[in-house]
Amino acid sequence: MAQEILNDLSHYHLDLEKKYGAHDYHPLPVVLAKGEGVYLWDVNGKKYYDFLSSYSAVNQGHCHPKLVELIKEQAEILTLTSRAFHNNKLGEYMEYATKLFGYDQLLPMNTGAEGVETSIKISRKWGYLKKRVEDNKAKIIVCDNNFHGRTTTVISFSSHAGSKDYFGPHTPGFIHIPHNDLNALENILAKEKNVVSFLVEPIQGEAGVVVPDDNYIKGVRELCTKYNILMIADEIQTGLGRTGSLLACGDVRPDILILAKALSGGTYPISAVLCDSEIMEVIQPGQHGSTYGGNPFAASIAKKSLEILIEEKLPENAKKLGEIFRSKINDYIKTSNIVKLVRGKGLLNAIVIDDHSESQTAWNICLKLRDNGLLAKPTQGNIIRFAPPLVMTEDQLNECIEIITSTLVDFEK
Ligand code: IF1
Repeated sequence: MAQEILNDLSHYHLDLEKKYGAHDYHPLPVVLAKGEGVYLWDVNGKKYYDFLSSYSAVNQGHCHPKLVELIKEQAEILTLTSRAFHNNKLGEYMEYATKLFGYDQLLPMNTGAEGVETSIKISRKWGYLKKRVEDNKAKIIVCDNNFHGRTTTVISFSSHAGSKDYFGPHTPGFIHIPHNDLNALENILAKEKNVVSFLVEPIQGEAGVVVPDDNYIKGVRELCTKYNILMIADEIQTGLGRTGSLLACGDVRPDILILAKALSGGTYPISAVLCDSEIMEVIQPGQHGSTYGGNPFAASIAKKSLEILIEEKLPENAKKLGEIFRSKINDYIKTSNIVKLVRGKGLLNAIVIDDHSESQTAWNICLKLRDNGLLAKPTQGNIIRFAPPLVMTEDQLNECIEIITSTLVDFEK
């Protein structure tokens, strides 16, 4: 045992982070040093299956060879020009992405939260200019238990006390309704004249992978059209193949689409807001932007990341493997006392542990999964999210299911 601790290089890194870093996270104790496809290695050389995919940013798998090649190439040519000048990569990326998702125009940013902020600004301005909402009265409807990022405005409409408390004064202008509740949406729209948009996650990730009813997103679309407000879909986590289709909204077309995370295959912070020109035109020169947004490095990475999703049919693979995953975990649940249910879509799934949300069981299961060679993280205390890279093969998935179920057996009461 003593020898084991001496040989464990991770303590060195854990201690440095603890001493010199802000304590803004509570990571699972594992220090990673290398990744390839669906695998990660820690500093001691131990190999793991990645079952988080950096919160769905690494849909294309770690260090995808095509991205690595392109990054090396582009890093030697040109990385940042600022938007004070044009660059020779941005236009082709914008053309590719807008045609792929079926919108007129794209606005490039960096993080997901910035994408959300951008959509808030666009929809407010659209409300004032196109809907003639009285100045400073615009309202945006959001869902309870949403997760859209960490900026001051975005946490203003969080339901999570830890994300929000003591960070006020908060940005006004947001109305909460329950997710997956079309009546609640219509009730607000029928009585509130100043609503400009509805911001929604097609599946709520942080809330514990909460999948709404089949007709929900379609119903949202119809109500947004009926009351002339913009439907904003935050597909930062659900989009780009994760839930078994290119977008979790499927055939439903939001007015404003926000993408991030896997838009770079986990290599660089890249986000984008897409909409038609009659909406995007409310943003004129000098009214929005970012130093890094749309740089040639990011633009070439984003285009390649999208191409990989399509070429390698990753949405299709996620759909197929997701069905296998849920069906096998459901088989396990039949005889389990501790796993209540499995839910999700494509390769965005979660199991709910039959315990109260303050219990340590899910955390302890994740520690044991780590020991057994698979990395996952609890959310909301008693829920474990399972979201491997979409490049996983069926054989690899079966091996992972074996690791998960044999680990769970040890926790059965
Ligand atoms: C953290 C969760 C995932 C997102 C949606 C916007 C953003 C996110 C739907 C903001 C970011 C992350 C951030 C990460 C944890 C994580 C997360 F657990 F909180 F819910 F993915 F599941 N919209 N989600 O999921 O994007 O600004 O971070 O690029 O540690 O906060 P960002």
